Amino acid sequence: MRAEVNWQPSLFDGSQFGAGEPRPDLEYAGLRRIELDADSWVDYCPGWLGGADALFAELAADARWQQRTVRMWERELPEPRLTAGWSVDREDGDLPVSLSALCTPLSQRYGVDFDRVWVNLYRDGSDSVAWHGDRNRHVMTRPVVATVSLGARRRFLLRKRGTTKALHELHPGEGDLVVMGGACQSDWEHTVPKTTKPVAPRMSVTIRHSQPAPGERRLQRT
Ligand SMILES: O=C(O)CCC(=O)C(=O)O
Repeated sequence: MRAEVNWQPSLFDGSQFGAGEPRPDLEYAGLRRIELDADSWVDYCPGWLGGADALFAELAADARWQQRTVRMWERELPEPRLTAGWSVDREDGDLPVSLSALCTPLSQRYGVDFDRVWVNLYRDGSDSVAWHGDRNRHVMTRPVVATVSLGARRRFLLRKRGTTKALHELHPGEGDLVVMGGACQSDWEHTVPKTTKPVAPRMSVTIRHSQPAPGERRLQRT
């Protein structure tokens, strides 16, 4: 399906992050690590991807967007965002060069083979993702999940699993990189909540690995 988005690249162009080809910052300048606890961490690198607008425009036009459903209160409901995905071992088509250009430097830095990319499109403030930990925690002990945010900033919250209070808040957008690691997917949860404020569209390019890191265990799927 086509993604109908009301998006104005000029909002972000003119800044250091705007126009041109996607350019990951191989120096990871400005990266800071948030130690969530002894086992879990989040790396936040503002403006990691130069040319984020160009990638937004490319994906908005070319990705095979899907309207997935979520099961809620015994009903299948439309997920409040659009998604498009690629992985090396499925019939999803080739990973676009612009996305593999993100996977390669991230794989080198984080020591895992990033081979799956899902892009989420939050069209406006009513699009969101509920509190969750990624399902890959069921097959790996310590999956690393990288997310590159394109377009508008949205709140990204983290809380300890089993609790209700958000303990950390980021506002990723405009090429920022967020990487979750350690036990973050099993011991913590994250969300992009809805907002009633007018917000422009945001995309999150989520980058995952299907094989455990060297020295990590593969778990039985539950
Ligand atoms: O959009 C984001 O930054 C988070 C996306 C996410 O958590 C997910 O798709 O599992």
